[in-house]
Amino acid sequence: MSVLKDIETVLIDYVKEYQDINGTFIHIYDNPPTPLEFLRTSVHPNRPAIIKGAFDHWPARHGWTNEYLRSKIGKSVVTVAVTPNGYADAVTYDPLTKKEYFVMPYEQKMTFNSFLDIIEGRTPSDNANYISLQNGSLSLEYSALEEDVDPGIAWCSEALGKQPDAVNFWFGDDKSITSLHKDPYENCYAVVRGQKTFILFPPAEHYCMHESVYQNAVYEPNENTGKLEIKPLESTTPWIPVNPLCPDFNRFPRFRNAQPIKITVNEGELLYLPALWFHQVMQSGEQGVIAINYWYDMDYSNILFPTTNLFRKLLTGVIEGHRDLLNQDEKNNGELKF
Ligand SMILES: O=C(O)CCC(=O)C(=O)O
Repeated sequence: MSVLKDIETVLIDYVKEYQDINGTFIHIYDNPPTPLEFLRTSVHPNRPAIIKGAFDHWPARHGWTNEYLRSKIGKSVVTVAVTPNGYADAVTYDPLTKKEYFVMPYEQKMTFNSFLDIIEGRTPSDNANYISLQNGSLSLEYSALEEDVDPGIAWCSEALGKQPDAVNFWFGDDKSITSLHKDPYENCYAVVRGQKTFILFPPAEHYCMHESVYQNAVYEPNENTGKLEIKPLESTTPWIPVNPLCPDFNRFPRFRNAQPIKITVNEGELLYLPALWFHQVMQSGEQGVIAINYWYDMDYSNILFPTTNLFRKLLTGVIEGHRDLLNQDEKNNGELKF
């Protein structure tokens, strides 16, 4: 017991040391950086940055009005993440089974025109509707729009020595919130329309996140009422249960040690979100918020990835008692869920 206490004290010291050195500083580039400047200032220290003027040359920057999008892809069938509370892929309490699950959204196929009708308020909906498919959604479902953006962020591709693994198209409104999580990607996130607010925490604050393992579930419409209900599945996912918008410090006392960095990314700005940073994302904007993001595979050869797995095994595996995590090899798991 006292060894565990000692380990917790040492982990808090580690968090504080990182915070003392780095604070909540975010670099702002007034113009796109050179690859070398970007590597030195942002990638190497693994610190977020805002880059202005990074995609002023894209036709999408001013051209993606709802009218234009209707004319280009209005009749295409797209995948929309539908949830009753705006939180897709989030730890959610189910009053029916009195249990918390990692709940994934109901993935509804509809025409892009039908989606826009909901976002514009022409079709009423009790639910939050979010185009957030990921894993290369731009080429998968929006290929007609690819010519309006660049295939990569040139100075980032040059700095990292690779092309993006996936380019994703995001379209939602202020009802939809992406819950706190991390990804094994260097992320260039371009806000094309509206505003996105990111609440960020560095990988060094893993201790504060109270990550645990949850049974998976998915929202499904009830056959009679059409209302979305939680349907439990067999599998499990490690996830973060804390909502930084209203943290429950009684349940999650370690979160008191976290130092949130809140950044609003305005229309026309690009956020560099370094690999393995925890992030929760909110959005606001008239007639919907649109973003394109570029996921570049992270560098697995430096200390960051194994360190994150050490934290997961130590905190979630040993301290939280999910000992099955101790035998997992994250990199070779095939389906990585962070
Ligand atoms: O925009 C969002 O809602 C989420 C973005 C995100 O999680 C990501 O780019 O990794």
